[in-house]
Amino acid sequence: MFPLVLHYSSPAEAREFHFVREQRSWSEALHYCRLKHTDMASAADASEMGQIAAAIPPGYAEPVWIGLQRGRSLVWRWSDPTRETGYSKWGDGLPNAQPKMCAAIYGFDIFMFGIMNAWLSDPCGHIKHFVCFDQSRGLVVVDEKKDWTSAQTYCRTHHTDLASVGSDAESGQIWAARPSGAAQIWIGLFSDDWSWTDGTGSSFRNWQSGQPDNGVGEGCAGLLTNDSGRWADLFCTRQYSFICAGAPRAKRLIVRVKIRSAQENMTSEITDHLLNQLVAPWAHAPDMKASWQRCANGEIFIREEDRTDDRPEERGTTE
Ligand SMILES: [Ca+2]
Repeated sequence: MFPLVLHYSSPAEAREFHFVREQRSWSEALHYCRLKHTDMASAADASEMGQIAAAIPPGYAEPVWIGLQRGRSLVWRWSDPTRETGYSKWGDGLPNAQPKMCAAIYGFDIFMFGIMNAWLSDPCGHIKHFVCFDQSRGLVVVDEKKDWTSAQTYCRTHHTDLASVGSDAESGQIWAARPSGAAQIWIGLFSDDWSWTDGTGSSFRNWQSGQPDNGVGEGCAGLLTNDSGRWADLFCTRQYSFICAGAPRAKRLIVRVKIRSAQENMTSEITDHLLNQLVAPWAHAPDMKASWQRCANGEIFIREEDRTDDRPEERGTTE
């Protein structure tokens, strides 16, 4: 009598990343992602960063916006987002409350107590020995000197990440294992004034060495497709493509229904009953609802829409 197709695919459970090939400023990109998806892309860890990079078409060479912006407050974070720890062992008067500082273990001699260790804050570009964490080997003190970001890249490439230090014992263990001549050893702690637009507190950062360099107006993070997907702080009003997170917002589908009957006396009670039966299967669907309404001229519409977006985007007519 009235072929009617109501089709709806519910949003996937897993996080999705979508590359949007439109040139937008960072704020415009954020607006777009929140309207059409969930938010701009954020990365909880290296694995999600890989998924974001995989969403970019091969060979695309321009920077791509991600959902990270410079905020107002400075926070000390661990490089390894899976090993957050509240422990710290700052030396007297430390750390310096400045961005772009990283933490290192240093030693000092106390009469009668011998060599002690504590942490200091130092500009991340300085060159020092460093300690990695390796999932199978534990702490690995590396007998090479690098700036903090290069040390982070080394640890992520050869081990798991720069080491998170969770106790006096670990701090002492690292200091005791220092290479000869090492005056300070980078650990995986860095000061950071960046935050994700989706509110996740993820400490995962993947800066290119030397970035962020805090250029004037460079308060937005872009993924550098020409440098293994590492990031840089970029001028926010520059126009780049971008990555959104979340499935595309579901569309409202309006289907026009015409009921024909061989019977003469097709009452409104009968049509109501038919249409109620038609929408009944969606009564307990988690992500959508279907309903019908009678128009002023007596025509009847079936309406289907998702629960988060009431903007009609697609209309179909059938009978
Ligand atoms: Ca920069």
